[in-house]
Amino acid sequence: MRNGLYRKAFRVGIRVLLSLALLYSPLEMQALTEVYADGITDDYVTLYEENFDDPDSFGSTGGIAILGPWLQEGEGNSMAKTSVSSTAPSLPNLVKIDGKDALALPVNSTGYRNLQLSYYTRASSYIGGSVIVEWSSDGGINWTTLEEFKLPPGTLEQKNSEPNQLKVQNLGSGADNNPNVKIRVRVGELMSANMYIDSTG
Ligand SMILES: [Ca+2]
Ligand SMILES: [Ca+2]
Repeated sequence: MRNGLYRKAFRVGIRVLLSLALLYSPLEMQALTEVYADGITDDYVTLYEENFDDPDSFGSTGGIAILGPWLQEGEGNSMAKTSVSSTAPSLPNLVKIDGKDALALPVNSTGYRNLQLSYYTRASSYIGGSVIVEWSSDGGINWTTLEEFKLPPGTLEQKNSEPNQLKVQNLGSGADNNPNVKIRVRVGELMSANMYIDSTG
């Protein structure tokens, strides 16, 4: 496919508001060729964003399982759920990743390239464990790690913590113009900590 059919880029914020019109219609895709021809090549298009804060979907007291379009793929019904903090990057909720949680987001990037994922991480009461952020170009058969989020090991007497940290990750070219992209946040090493993700705003 000619490059002219692509938009320059698309950002997936984990502030992903479900309102996010995930895909552009084929009709709009046609028009993208014109946009390219007009030389508008530096704009970023946010296709999806979520802040996990809509009270109707996520409540405001914590413990609410994250639902579609996210997929809960954790073993043994392990679910990524909301957690409340007055210092969350976007209030009131962050998403706690623990147990065997694996929270995935399918993305159709047809017509787009240079995908970028942004999100915040946070850890507290940290002794050990990790959260892996990864993406797949084939719907979840194979995964590429973007980040393994972990801290220097702590002890019962001295637990570590790390405040909100913004992460911006560029996916590889295999994520370009691909209806089967998947992004996932999951527990890597066994968790002995409180580890969270949230939106960028
Ligand atoms: Ca969990
Ligand atoms: Ca939030």
